[in-house]
Amino acid sequence: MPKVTLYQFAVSPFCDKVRRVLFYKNIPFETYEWPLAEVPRIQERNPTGKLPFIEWDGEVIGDSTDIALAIEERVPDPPLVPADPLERALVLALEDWADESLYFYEMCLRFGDEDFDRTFLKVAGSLPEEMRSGLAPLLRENFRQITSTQGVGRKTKEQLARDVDRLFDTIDALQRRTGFVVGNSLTLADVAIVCQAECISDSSLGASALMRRPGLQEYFRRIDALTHAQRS
Ligand SMILES: N[C@@H](CCC(=O)N[C@@H](CS)C(=O)NCC(=O)O)C(=O)O
Repeated sequence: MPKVTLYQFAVSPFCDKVRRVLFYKNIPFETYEWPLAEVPRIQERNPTGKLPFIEWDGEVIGDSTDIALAIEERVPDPPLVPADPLERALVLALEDWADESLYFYEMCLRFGDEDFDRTFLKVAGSLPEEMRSGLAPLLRENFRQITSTQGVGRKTKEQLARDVDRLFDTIDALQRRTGFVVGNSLTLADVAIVCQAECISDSSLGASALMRRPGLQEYFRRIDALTHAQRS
């Protein structure tokens, strides 16, 4: 068995994705929770300065997609990326949609005005009070800037609610035929989508959209059970 360490922020959907891939593949691993105050130092280990990265027998691999594909190559069973070229392409396209579209909704909603304090406590609850009160406005502004530049952060609450309804209906429709978004078994697309969509559901607006969709709740439960979700 390889020695694997996942460097993570527990609340990050990308880190959640890697944990689930490792669990599904039955690969034992350790986690290292990166201290919030030391974010600038991530770059010393991973040139993009982002989490997650893993150490696999000493080799550093960054980016959740690259990590998932590297794991797939090293431990092909059970598969998360289909061999069929069309299914493989669909899985990769949907994974990218989750990472590059759904992610901005979860960031905008979980760290937006309505839910910031609750989410911040999850992220920074263990820090001393004086550090927390210094960090909160910085983090809030950082997320505001990122989502505003990307565009989702400029939308009104009504527009966001419509978008989340449409996105959740899309996921629900994709999974409805077989219980999985591509083919008839779990793929990396399900993992990536559920990691981001469950974070969206952690916001007030997302929770109420999920409450109206029992089929989607059932899909989340099914993927959580298959991937031993350890959400924080
Ligand atoms: N495309 C990357 C995205 C990773 C990412 O955005 N990670 C965030 C945490 S959710 C991060 O490390 N942010 C720290 C920073 O940007 O300084 C992946 O899939 O791993």
